[in-house]
Parts: sequence; C-alpha cells; structure tokens
Amino acid sequence: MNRALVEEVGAAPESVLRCGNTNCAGCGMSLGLQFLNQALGPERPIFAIPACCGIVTAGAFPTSAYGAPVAATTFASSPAVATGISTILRLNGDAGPVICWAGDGGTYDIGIATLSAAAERNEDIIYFCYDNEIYGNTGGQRSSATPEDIATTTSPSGKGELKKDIMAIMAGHRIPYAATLSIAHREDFLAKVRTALATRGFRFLVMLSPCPTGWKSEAEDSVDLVRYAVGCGLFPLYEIFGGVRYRISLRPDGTPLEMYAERQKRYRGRQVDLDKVRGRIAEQWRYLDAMSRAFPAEPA
Ligand SMILES: Cc1ncc(C[n+]2csc(CCOP(=O)(O)OP(=O)(O)O)c2C)c(N)n1
Ligand code: SF4
Repeated sequence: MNRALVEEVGAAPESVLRCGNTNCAGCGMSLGLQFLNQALGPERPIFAIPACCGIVTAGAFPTSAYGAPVAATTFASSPAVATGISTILRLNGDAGPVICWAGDGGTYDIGIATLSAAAERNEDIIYFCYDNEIYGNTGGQRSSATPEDIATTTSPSGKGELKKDIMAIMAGHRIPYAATLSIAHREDFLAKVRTALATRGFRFLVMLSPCPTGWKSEAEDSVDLVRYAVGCGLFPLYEIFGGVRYRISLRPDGTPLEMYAERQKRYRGRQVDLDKVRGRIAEQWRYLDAMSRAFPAEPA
C-alpha cells in the first residue's frame, strides 16, 4: 500500500493491521482491516481468526502484524471461540468488541455450523467476512461464495452452482444487524461498522474482497473493481435489521458489468455469459426492492 493511501486510511503504527504484514499487494482484506481500524477509533478488539489468509497475515511467532490480541482458531470454530472470549469479557464487565475475522471458506462453508449456532444464540460478537469468493490461501479453490460459471483452480471450466446468499441465511437467524460493505465506499463502510459496534448481540458484516492473486487482476484495480461491482448492481450495499427490516444504502448507477468482468481473468473464459449475469443481478434487485418496500427499516 503506498504512503498516500496509508495516510488516507489512517494506518498509524498501532493500527489493527500494522505495516510489514504478509498480505499480497492489492488485497481487499488489508483495506478492510484499515477501515475497521478507523471505525474502531482508540478501541482495540479481540479477534478470533480461523484458517484463512487473515491468520497468515499475523506473520511468524513471536511477532504479529496485528495491533490487537488474536486467537487463531481451527477453520470451523471461530464463532465458538469468540463466544467464549465474549462471555468471559462480559463477566468481567468489559463490553469491548470481539470480532471474528474470516474468509468466505470459513464462513459460507466450513464454519457455517458454529456461525449459525452463535447467531441463533445471539452471542455478543461481530462476525466479519472478507469474501474473496475463493479459498485464497490454498490456491484459489471454489467455495460456495464463488459465483456461478467463474473459473477457479477446482472449477477450471466454470463453477456449476450459484453463489450462496449468505445475507439471506444470516437474516433467517433474526440477528440484530447485518450489512454488506464496500472498500470503494469508505463513509458507508465506516458508518456500518459503527452501527455494528453500537449494537449488542450478533452482528454480521460481509465485504467483497478483491484477491488479485486468485482473481488474476491487477493490484491497483482492487478498489475500482469493488466500485464497479457496486455500480453495476452485482454487489448490492444494504443493511438488514432484526432479520426482517431492509435498508438499501446505494443503488446501481448504470456502470456496465463489462467494466468489472473484463479486468479479471477469472471472468474471461467462454463459460461466463454476461447476459446471464445481468439477469441474476436484475433478479437480485427485484428481491431487494421488494423486501425494502415491504419491510423498510425505521429511519436512523
Ligand atoms: C479443516 C481444514 N481444512 C483445510 C485447511 C487448509 N486451509 C487453510 S486456509 C484455507 C483456505 C481458506 O479460505 P477462506 O476461508 O476463503 O479464506 P482465504 O484463504 O481466501 O483468505 C484452507 C483450505 C485447514 N486449515 N483446516
Ligand atoms: S491470496 Fe488473496 S486474500 Fe490472500 S493475501 Fe493474497 S490477495 Fe489477500
């Protein structure tokens, strides 16, 4: 990350993500951690991080690139570990945030049982998923967050199944707060993290997280890619309160889907039919519009 960007996002030495970490250039997760740091202000969280790039980020023991305590958990157990940490903190009168920081593999797939259990118990945790739509750390295998038809190392001719709707799954748990976040929309990102920090109980945040290594994109394009994903409607920005009340943060602005797709080799194969993707986007927006009209969030 260049100096101007470091200053822009406030990466002071005691940021939750310190300089010298091992993340690839252009990793969306790095910027997500910087924005999280800004939203936290002086507050330091305790992290529970499962197997994913986010735990490799820390570097080799006994040093750590994280400027906050981290419990490294097994792939499936970060919400359970966070539950224990949160319970002990609360028993000691400490309301500080406990944050699961996990990739989509640990969220949509391998950790979903403990995620569902902690959400159902409404544990006092913020669960943050950086969704790069693959198992990035182990070579870019497909996950249930990989969109339909996208090429990965285990679906070289295109994944056959649809991307799982994790927001709908979390809404079904009737948790107090869920939101989608964009690293290209900083104010919206910070406002949603602050809403999550001010809410008690289980909170779920998911950000689209470019992975230049796996997406075969250029590192300097990462923020623009998310801007295009939001602008063309592929990655909607919205909040769900109590599992039923919807608020759309930003509507698509007519950005052509091609601007997003053409900058990533994973979209370039013959298997991706952009008209089909546009159809899915339209369907997704019909659903979101219907929900936000039928069940609007109260004004903040
Ligand atoms: C039970 C288990 N299976 C597999 C692994 C190997 N493994 C470590 S990280 C990883 C990929 C994680 O993918 P994701 O959660 O999407 O995060 P990312 O790597 O993309 O940051 C895998 C498969 C493991 N550590 N534990
Ligand atoms: S492989 Fe992808 S998710 Fe992992 S550190 Fe590199 S860019 Fe980030």
